[in-house]
Parts: sequence; C-alpha cells; structure tokens
Amino acid sequence: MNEAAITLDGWYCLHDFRTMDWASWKMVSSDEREEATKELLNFLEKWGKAHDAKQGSHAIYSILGQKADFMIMLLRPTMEELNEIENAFNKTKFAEYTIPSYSYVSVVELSNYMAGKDSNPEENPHIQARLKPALPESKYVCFYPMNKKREGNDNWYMLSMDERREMMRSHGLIGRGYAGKVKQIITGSVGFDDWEWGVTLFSDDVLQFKKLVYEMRFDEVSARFGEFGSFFVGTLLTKNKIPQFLAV
Ligand code: 76R
Repeated sequence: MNEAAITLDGWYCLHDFRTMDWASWKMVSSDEREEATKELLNFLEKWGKAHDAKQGSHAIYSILGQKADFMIMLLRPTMEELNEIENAFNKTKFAEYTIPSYSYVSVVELSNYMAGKDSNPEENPHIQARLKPALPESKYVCFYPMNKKREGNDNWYMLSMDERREMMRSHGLIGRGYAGKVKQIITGSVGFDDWEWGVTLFSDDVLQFKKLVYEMRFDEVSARFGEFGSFFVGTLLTKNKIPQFLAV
C-alpha cells in the first residue's frame, strides 16, 4: 500500500545566496553605487507591497562565513512569480556586483503526521498562516537542506506510516520545547532541488539554533535518517541597514 505522507503545500520559496564582488563595487563611482543601492531598495519597496497585500513575504540576511555574503528568502504564491522576480533582480545594476553562491527552490510544506482528522485545512486559519507565512523579523536565520536516508535498514521510505508518525511525534516534541525561541519553516523540495527539504530557522538568540539542531541529532529520526547539506547562518539585514552593509 502507498503510505506516502500527505502534504499540504503553500507558498513557493526561493533562497538566493549571493557573494558581493566588493572589488568591483569599490571601483565604481559613489554616484553609481548610490544608484545601484537605490535600485535594490526599490525592489524591497515593491516586495514590501506584496507582503502587505499578503501575496508573499521576503527577508534579507547578511550571511557569516565565506559561503555567501547575503541571502534573500522570497515566498510567493506561484513559481512563476519567483522566476520573474529572480530575472528582474538579475537585470539590475546592483546584481552586477553580486556573484551567485547557492540557491534553493522549494515550497512551504506541512505533512499529515500530526494532523488532526476533523478540520478542513482550507478553512483553518492557523494552517493557512503556516502555509503562507509572513517571515518574522528575527535577528538571526539558519538555513540548511536535508534528506531522509534510504540506505539498508535505515530507509525512511520503507517504514510504515505508523512507524514514521511515532518518530515524527518525538521530533515534534523536541521542537515544541523551543516554542517562542525558534520558529521553523519546512519547505519541501522533492522534484525541485537537490535535497528533499529546506529547513529555515529564525531566532533572536543565535545559540538556540545550535541547541535545537544538536538536541535533535539524538532523536531517532535525525540520528538514523537525517542527512544534511551545507548550513548557512546570518543576521537580519533590514532595509535601514542595507546602505551601511553596502558602504565602502
Ligand atoms: O508541523 C508540526 O509542527 C508538527 C510536527 C512537525 C513535523 C511534521 C515538526 C515540528 N516538524 C515536522 C516535519 Mn520539524 N524540523 C526539522 C529540522 O536538524 C534536524 O535534525 C532536522 C531539521 C528542525 C530543526 C525542525 C524543527 N521537520 C519536519 C520535516 C518533514 C519530515 C517528513 O515529512 O518526513 C523535516 C525534514 C523536519 C526537519 N520541527 C518541529 C522543528 C520544530 C522546532 C518543531 C516544533 C514546531 C512547533 O511545534 O511549533
């Protein structure tokens, strides 16, 4: 019997990681830099309108370490919109001074492991808010892609629904211990990108990422089945902070 978990899928998601080409950025005139910065801020203005109209959400984080300098996380109701935004952004003067370093394509996902049976998700405002989330303005972000293992006796996809549900229950309990400290958005990417899920965590206390991910490593579902890609961690870049971030 096919026991695939049933997913609810919400807004489409693009994580766009860029490195700044500071050498080129420094070489142009301050007028040109100002114009390029304005272009970026205009984009944010436009994205802000989509956010206000509840037609999407976005966040920009300055990424620590050499994997990238900043990340734009974008949510939209359709993949076409993400594609349009990506293309428009790539055509800006500002984008000429950025070098793509990583990207991730996925869709906000809730699975039915813990779902109550009686409610209609279309009419449940709590579920709708999770499927179409307004990204929090948390001080820190942590992003990584992950898989569930398919290897010998550790094959997640060969387990029964009941076995998986039991493990997800324990997973959820650990997660709930971080309620109010860490907000997580799970995005599914089977068929869209190289891993099966993207995990995006938000917190005002960066240490909570380490504590949560570490605690989960001891839980069966992560210990036996979790396979992880690169981790990215960064700090919030609000619109006000962008001129300072770009100042040379
Ligand atoms: O949706 C729910 O809140 C119900 C419980 C729940 C599910 C179904 C839940 C809770 N998660 C679910 C699904 Mn999760 N989660 C991760 C990671 O680093 C690691 O070891 C794993 C990365 C973290 C940190 C995390 C946090 N979760 C999933 C899935 C899909 C699995 C599938 O379908 O097979 C993945 C890949 C995944 C991974 N999870 C929570 C959290 C937290 C903090 C919670 C509690 C949320 C809350 O109660 O508010």
